[in-house]
Amino acid sequence: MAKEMKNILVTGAVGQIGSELTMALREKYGAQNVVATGRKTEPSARLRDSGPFYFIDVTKHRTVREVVEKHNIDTIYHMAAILSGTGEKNPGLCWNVNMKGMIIALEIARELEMARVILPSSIAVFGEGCPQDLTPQETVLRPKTVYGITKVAGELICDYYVDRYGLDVRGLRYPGIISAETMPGGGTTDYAVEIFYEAIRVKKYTSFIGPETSLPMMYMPDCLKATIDIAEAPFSKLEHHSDFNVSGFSINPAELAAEIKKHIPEFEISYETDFRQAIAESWPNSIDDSAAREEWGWEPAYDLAAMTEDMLEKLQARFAEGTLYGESNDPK
Ligand code: AKB
Repeated sequence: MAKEMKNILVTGAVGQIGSELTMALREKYGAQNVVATGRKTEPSARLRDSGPFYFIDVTKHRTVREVVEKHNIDTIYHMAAILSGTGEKNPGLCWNVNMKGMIIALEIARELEMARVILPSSIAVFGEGCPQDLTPQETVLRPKTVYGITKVAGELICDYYVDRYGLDVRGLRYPGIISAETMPGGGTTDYAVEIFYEAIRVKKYTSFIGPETSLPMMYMPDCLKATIDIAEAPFSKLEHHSDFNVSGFSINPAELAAEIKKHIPEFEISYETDFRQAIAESWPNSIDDSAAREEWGWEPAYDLAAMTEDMLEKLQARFAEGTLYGESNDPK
């Protein structure tokens, strides 16, 4: 089904995953062959200067198609999305960006007979009625958030495009992603990144998720590996398409704080939960990702201890240079 790869488009390339994914793809396939797009946020100099970059609105068919045609794109990594927290504050925006953006990416791929579309899903597809420990690949999908609803609809429409049009669509149900380059924005799992920045900056952090609420997480190097590995897996080996459970490890805020304290003994955590607590409680504590392991060889490299050590090393180096948050050690 898949044709030879030509050029790649990454939407949402200024976001947490998109920014590092673009750089990893440029490294692998050549910088000029990987086109990055964002909506409004300024890209880092590294992202902007290393290859083609455009500001586009993924909900405008013509604008996306123009970039695709100009650059002879045949693979789209459609990373642009509104996440769970922002989605609950603005459900209409979340529905519009996530659903319209996804359909436009699929339609352009179908119209131009592109090789492949990578469409992210999320642990947000789970909700009421599914087992929360080692949540299976196949289970009830009854999410509580509009973000989760767009992701369930996304998984179903992806399967539809595979069956109906023979389009090669793949994707992962991302857990919370922990990373040191670009801050996440508007998600429920964001606490697991913020905690590191604050541990280094002021040695304390107030978590908006309660101490014992466990969630599946993954460190960015594993996230990049998983995303590129699923994109490159032989289509004939895949029984699933855009709904693979994947996870690195599961943690709650108290466990993460205890691990950070091993490196920064003065670090203190406190708790002030908000509306995101209910979202976190509706999501799995841990994930069964055996289908990903069996169908395309998924295996994470980082556990909690290895991730924490690497995060602190990277962020402490930036803090020493005065660039923890990019231009300074203070949050914007
Ligand atoms: C969020 O918290 O909304 C995202 C996700 C798990 O999809 N990080």
